[in-house]
Amino acid sequence: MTNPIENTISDAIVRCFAEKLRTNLTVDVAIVGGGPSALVAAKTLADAGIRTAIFERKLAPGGGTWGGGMLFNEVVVQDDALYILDEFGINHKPIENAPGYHSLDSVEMASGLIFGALKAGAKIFNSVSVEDIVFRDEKVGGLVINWTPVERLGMHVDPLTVLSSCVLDGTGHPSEIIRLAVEKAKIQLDTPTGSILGERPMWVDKGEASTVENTREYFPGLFACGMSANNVMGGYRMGPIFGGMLMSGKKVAKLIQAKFGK
Ligand code: 48H
Repeated sequence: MTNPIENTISDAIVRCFAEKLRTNLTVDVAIVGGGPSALVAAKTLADAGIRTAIFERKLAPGGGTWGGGMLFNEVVVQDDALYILDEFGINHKPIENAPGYHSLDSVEMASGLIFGALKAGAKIFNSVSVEDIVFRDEKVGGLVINWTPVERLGMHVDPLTVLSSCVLDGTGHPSEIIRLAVEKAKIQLDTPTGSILGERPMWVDKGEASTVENTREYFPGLFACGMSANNVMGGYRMGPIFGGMLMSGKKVAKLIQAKFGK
């Protein structure tokens, strides 16, 4: 007897999702947050053959990309980062009165980055919140995950774990994972105070430069990119210009690739 279609659909979804999650319970790089810097890192790592999974709290990955500036759905990118948009096939156009700067549709950017990361072979688990880290033998060894609705409703449900050689904090302004590691694992970060310095106010060109400079490994196996890196090292914010985020994703991927010899 053939299965009724109702059952076939449910069976396929449960089996395929279980297989996807099961085969990603151990990965090379576990990325927390699916913002622009993390999506660029994920594509670059996956292109290099490094097993990479993103865990994103929201239903839609893309982080702060979708809303452009104050919900006007356009963003700006500078010359240096255009090659990254081109790698993803995302359109852009020069801004007439601002040589070196380009504008683009923020919805195309968000969707293009997500599509590019997935097509390269990175996996994205959405509606999953990272609530803790695995910390064994004084090393960051992975993530502790739970469904976002469980987190939001405050349900008392125990989490699952994902093991990884590297953890990348791409959680944006709050640096959630590095904060957790400092507070719960009592680690000393590779910063002047050993702790998080905190984001500074807006200074666009400084913030763009410092986002890339501050992108690095802060504790063995624990990296930060994007606004998270800037928050850890006390960099300036920059508003809706995204070249620094894209270049930060590239930089962190190259640093991690070097660890894997790839
Ligand atoms: C799972 C989590 C968790 C968690 C957070 O903020 P993002 O867009 O990331 P970046 O750093 O790549 O980009 C920053 C950019 O969007 C921005 O905010 C800019 C340029 N601001 C300038 C300014 O002046 O304000 O995305 C972070 C993602 C979000 O989607 C979160 O939902 C997710 O991380 N996230 N996911 N578990 N614990 N914490």
